[in-house]
Amino acid sequence: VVRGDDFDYGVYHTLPEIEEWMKTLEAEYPDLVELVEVGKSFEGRTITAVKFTGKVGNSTEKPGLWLDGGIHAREWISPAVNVYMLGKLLSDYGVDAETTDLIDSLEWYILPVFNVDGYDYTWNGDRMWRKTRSTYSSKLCVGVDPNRNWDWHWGEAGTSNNPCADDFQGPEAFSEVEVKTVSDFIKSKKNINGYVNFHSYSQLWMAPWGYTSDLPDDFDVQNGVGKAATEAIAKVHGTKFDHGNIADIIYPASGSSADWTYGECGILYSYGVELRDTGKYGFVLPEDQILESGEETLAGVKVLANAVKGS
Ligand code: ING
Ligand code: ZN
Repeated sequence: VVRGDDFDYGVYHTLPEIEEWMKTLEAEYPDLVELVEVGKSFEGRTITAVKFTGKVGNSTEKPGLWLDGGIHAREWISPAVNVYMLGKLLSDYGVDAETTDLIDSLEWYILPVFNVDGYDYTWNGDRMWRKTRSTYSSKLCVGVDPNRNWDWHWGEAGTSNNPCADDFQGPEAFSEVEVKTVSDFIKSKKNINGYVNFHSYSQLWMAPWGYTSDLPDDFDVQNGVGKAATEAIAKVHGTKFDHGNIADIIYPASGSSADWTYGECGILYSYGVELRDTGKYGFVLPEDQILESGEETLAGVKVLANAVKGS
């Protein structure tokens, strides 16, 4: 499915395996790929994003597209799909015309595992862990929800101030070093005009806002791309995704990344996407769905990439 390496995209991988594989990309695609050390986690792990663009034109003058997976530790399909998309896009460069054009036209960033401490903990501690592993607020209850910790209407709707809750917002906005460091990086890249924060599960392509049911001025444009992306997804394996605004289509949630990238950074095409399934297996999606999920999600991402390209 993905040419050029012997990495198995059809199984779930540990954090060290994903990190090793990312290093091989730089060696395999030296003209395209650059690994970016975005920062360090609470427990001292490195947060690594993969930046890639064709060596034509000035990369900082191209519109940027940022994708991240694994903000929530137990949602394993999210890193797996980001890893798949990365491998497939790179191996299709110079082979598939649309992919080549999108890699030449955009500056791409893919961060497969955002919450590195939490992801490692789901392999070595508790498979159902969601949050970070910080202990700022309480020694008894570890971690903050990294998708309630961003500094945009922080601590309003759909969030908890109880450190033991799975949607704990943290002691203050950007208390989590992972969230702070990724947000600083995104804000510093003025060319980024597309952002997707991948979760599972529910099969939804969601536009801002999460903090309120009021719709932003750009909603029709944002949701139009969401609709087109879900139509492209359905064409691949028939998987049905819904689209709409976060607060109404799933639930109110303030301090999420997509609200912040749109509200604070002005990234027009900002989304939260819920991958497979709709609850049969939930967070423990069988490995035999990874490749299909990767293929359909990439079709949606290409629709988004074309919109960003034209922006
Ligand atoms: N769902 C997301 C959550 O953080 C979400 C839904 C996505 C809210 C994007 C706001 C923005 O609760 C899961 N499953 O984590
Ligand atoms: Zn999630």
